Amino acid sequence: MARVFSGIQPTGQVHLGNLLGALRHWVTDQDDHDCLYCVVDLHSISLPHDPAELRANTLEMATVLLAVGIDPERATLFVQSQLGGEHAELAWILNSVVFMGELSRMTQFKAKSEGRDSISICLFDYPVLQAADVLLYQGERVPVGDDQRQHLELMRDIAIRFNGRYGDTFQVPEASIPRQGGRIMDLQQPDRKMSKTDGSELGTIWLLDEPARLKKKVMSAVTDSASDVRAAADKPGVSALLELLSITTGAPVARLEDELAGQGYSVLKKAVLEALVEYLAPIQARYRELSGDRAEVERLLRRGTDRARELATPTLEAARDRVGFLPRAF
Ligand code: AQP
Repeated sequence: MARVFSGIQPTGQVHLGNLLGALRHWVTDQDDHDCLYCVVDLHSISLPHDPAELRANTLEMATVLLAVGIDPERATLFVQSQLGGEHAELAWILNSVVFMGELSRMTQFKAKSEGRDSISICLFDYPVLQAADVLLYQGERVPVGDDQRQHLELMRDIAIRFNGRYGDTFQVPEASIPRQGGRIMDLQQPDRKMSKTDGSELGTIWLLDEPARLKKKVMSAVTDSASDVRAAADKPGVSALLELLSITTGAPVARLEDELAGQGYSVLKKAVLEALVEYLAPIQARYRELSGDRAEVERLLRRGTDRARELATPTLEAARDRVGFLPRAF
């Protein structure tokens, strides 16, 4: 089975973009891939943060992943910092084949550093740690949202460059970006992606939003001054709502356009609301069950850490050897 690796930061809550762009594919990939899913807390110190909040959010994120449908019997679920430093060590080694210019060109770095007085080296180096995350496990396929496309291209370049310089060491991974749902938009600013840290309050749908909150957000979604329910480049708000409806009901956009023709935006919004409430209800119910059993979540994570460590060790040792480090003295 091909190896899948993907990660999510325990920064804040999970939103609908994370779910539809990445997590729902993590769940289906479990059927026919060897999957590793990681709560990437090392990445979450790249911006100013509260340590107590990070600790709490890390377990919370693992609980949400289980609620969404990550099955520890079929996938390896773990927290990045729980290994013994393998991710950070490989990132350091990979840093030797990455150039400042490449990292300076990353659009996510530019966007996240904009307007800040001081920018941490962690934020600059984020894509190298991300490359280490995947390469450490010989990941072949990386299910992510469209915002990660540039990082995945760099990751491939890093693997190819290291292999070329030191001999074949890493699998060169491929991004798996969904055609539909790869970029879920903010409901209030439909020209911007939904985001954990940079979105509007009413435009961001959180996984655990209750129906009343969902109603407020969906019914106030920005559309346009016309009334035809149609996906088009000049109708970003309506297109985004149709996309949500299509993903959550499984109906193609063209069919929804036919069904909703002439009915106006309020009917479209009500349909989206109904579909979202139904789509999120089982996840929210499972989350409520799991959040009462923190010990079980911790037990599952420990099991995942053991397997991840087993898989990571040979690759890290190979990379150390290739760059000329002495074998570890046991
Ligand atoms: N709007 C989105 N639509 C589709 N996919 C998305 N992802 C993020 N936003 C959208 C995908 O979710 C996965 C996990 O994200 P992450 O936490 O690791 O990375 P991120 O890019 O920092 O996530 P956010 O939620 O967008 O936070 P901000 O905006 O604060 O950075 C990734 O696969 C990502 O592509």
